[in-house]
Amino acid sequence: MKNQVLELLNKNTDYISGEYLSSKLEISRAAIWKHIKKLKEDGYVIESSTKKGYKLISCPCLIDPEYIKLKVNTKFIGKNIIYLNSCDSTNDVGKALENKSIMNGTLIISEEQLKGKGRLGRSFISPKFKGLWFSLVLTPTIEPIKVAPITQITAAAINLALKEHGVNTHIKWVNDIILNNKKIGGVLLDLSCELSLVEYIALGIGLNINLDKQDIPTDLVDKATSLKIETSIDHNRNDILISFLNNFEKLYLDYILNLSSEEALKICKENSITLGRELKIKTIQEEFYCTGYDISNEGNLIVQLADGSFKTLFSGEVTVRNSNGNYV
Ligand code: BT5
Repeated sequence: MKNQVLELLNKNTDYISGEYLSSKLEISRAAIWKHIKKLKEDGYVIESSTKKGYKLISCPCLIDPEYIKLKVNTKFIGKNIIYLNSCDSTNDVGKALENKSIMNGTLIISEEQLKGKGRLGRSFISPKFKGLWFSLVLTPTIEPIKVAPITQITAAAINLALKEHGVNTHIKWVNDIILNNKKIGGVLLDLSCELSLVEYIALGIGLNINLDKQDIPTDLVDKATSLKIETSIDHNRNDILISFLNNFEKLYLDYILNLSSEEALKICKENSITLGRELKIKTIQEEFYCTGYDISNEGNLIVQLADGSFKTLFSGEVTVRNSNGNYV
């Protein structure tokens, strides 16, 4: 019935009354209103006027797996796609897949996540139709100790993809994508391994593409933003995703086959907002101030302390001192 309501709205360029819809479809006006409400939740923009009725303004631009498969220029990344309307977390869907050994490169993408995850149990907001919320299932034949640069490779591929769409982003070690000093995306690498071999990786990526200001929760307004908020235009999520998959496969294969992350690290360093800046670091053990110095070939952050000595960080929370002297 929802589709019949949509069909009638779509046929008319002007308003149609609730009364007309109700008599045409032989259901109550309350039922019409419920279907309209559901269509709005699905991303259709419908104007309602008490006097005139309803008018269809626009249809949602959905993620289109067939278009992605057709356009992507990769050997195996994103060739198999699991497309979901909604899920708790695409990383969890990836982890629950059977036969991961034949799933290498599988893309799991959802229009929304109800329990999107950040690192250390934090949550990642993922509103419907507004962003790219996806995971790649990867089964590289490498030692677990060699996994860390894959986060940098991912950040570099995001940077290149967004550049192809006219947006220059920065990377905040280890996993934040920054636009105009606010976060527009993050990377979450879930690893399952034996002592000396990776079993699989669920590589999660979240990118705020077309979120409007009201989609950002009040506690995040000072630190999160979206491409749309910053550029004032709607961006095509499918095309950005395709650019990412193409760039990611090149950098990833270079690493898996040759153990070379040179190109990715170059991109991360050139676009870093941590190197050369005053930082506050928080690790599980300690909290201290320092200056960002370099990123090692292993993907670790090298910092310089006030006494001139250096320290290598494998993980940690980094905040950067801004021109007001605040760490953000
Ligand atoms: C991350 O963690 O930034 C990793 C985010 C990975 C999300 C993807 S989406 C697809 C896949 N499936 C998942 O369930 N997750 C992955 P972290 O560095 O811990 O940052 C989390 C923090 O960022 C939160 O505590 C908030 O402060 C902030 N935050 C939450 N949602 C955000 C958003 N949409 N944009 C920017 N910042 C956000």
